[in-house]
Order: sequence, then structure tokens, then C-alpha cells
Amino acid sequence: MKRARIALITVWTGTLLLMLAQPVSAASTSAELIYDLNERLLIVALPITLLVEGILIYAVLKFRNNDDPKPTEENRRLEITWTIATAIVLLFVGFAAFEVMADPQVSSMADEEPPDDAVVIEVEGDDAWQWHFRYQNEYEGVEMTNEMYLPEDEEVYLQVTAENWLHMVHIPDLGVKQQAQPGVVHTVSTTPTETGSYQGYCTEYCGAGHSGMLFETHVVTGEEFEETMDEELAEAEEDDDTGEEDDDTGGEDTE
Ligand SMILES: [Cu+2]
Repeated sequence: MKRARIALITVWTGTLLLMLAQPVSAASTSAELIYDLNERLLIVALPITLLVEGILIYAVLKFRNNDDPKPTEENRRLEITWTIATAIVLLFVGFAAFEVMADPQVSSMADEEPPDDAVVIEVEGDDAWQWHFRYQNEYEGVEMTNEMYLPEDEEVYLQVTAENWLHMVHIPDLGVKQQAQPGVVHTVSTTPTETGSYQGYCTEYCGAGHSGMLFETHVVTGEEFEETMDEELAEAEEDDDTGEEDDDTGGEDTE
């Protein structure tokens, strides 16, 4: 009995600690939607788990010395009750999950064009296991490899695609996950809410370079973002100019 009591206390304490544990703070609106859903489902799942496990442990302990068990009698009212209760729980889980999964901040938007003044970035996974980030609209011309900058508190749109085979963009801390498919553009949006650097991964096995297919996402303030974009734009223009000069000097060297 003593051992059983210790086991029971351990289970209950563990569950209570789990309930008290603070979830990781969300760094974007997408992550917040996902964490909120997780929390809501946990709130429903915990009492059910405690009830079921409680009855189970109680029955095991109470009837452990029963050498002559009698068959259970039919109880229609009980059966109807637990069927309806289960249906209600499953409906709640279904609706709550659908609400989040159908959100354009979580799933790809079908046939929806981002606004002209928005921060739009084409994200492409290439055949050399590199990620390319090509800025559109206002910052057209800026291109980054394995690194991207996002402004804090501003909605950004990622147009995800791939060169010749499948990859998948995943930034866990920002709640962004989208398949990169050749010839198709999947648009997903999010609003980063915390500045910082977040690791991005490819989460679809894509060949020899898959494990190294990483990138860094820098969420910076709006001001810093503007500065970075201006620098990158100036650099891109300079590269265009010096690119031609390089060709010239290259020609001179070989002479
Ligand atoms: Cu991959």
C-alpha cells in the first residue's frame, strides 16, 4: 500500500508541475496561435487524463485481491454518456485545430496576393542545399543566402519555392513551416514580435546536403531593418558596377 501511495503522489505531483510549467514565449503571431492551441488542448486533455488514470489506479488498488470477478452489467445510460462526452471533446479538438491550421499565418494562403507595400520575400531552396532570400517590392534587388532579415511587428510574406526538388522551410521559434516545391509558390505570412536571431532548418529529407541546410533569421527593429535593406541595396548596386569592372580587370590580367 505504501509503495502504491508513493507512486500515486509522484504521478499527481508530476502532473501538477506540468500544469504550472510556463510555455516558451512566442516570438511571432504564428507561434502564438500554435502555442495557444497547444495550451487549450492541454487544458482539456489534463482533467480527462487525471480522471481516467485516477479511476484506473483506484480500480486496480481496490479490486487487486478480488479472486472472483463478476462480469460487468450493461449500463446504457453510462454508455450513451461517454459516447456523447467523447464526441464533444473530439469536436472541440477538431474545430480548435482547424481554426489555427486554416489561418494564413500558419498555412499557405490559396490564391492570395500580398499587398504591394508589404515586406515580401521569395524563399528558394536550391540544388546545392542553400537557401536564397530575394526581397520583393520596395527592396527588390536585395538577395541574401542562408540568412534573412525581418522587421519586428510588421507582417511579412514568405513566398516559398524550390529549384528542382522538394525542401521544407522551418523556423520553429517563429512558428513558420512551409513546403518548398519546384514550380509552385506557397505563400505564408507571419508577424515577428520579438527581436533576436532564430535558427531555420530544412525539414524534408532532400539529399546529401540536407543536414547542413540551415539558415539564420534575424528579427530586428523597423529602423535597423530599413538600414540593413538600404546597405544591401547599395551593395547590390555596387556589385553590379564592380562586376563589370572585374570583368575588365580580369581581361587585363590575362594579357
Ligand atoms: Cu532538406
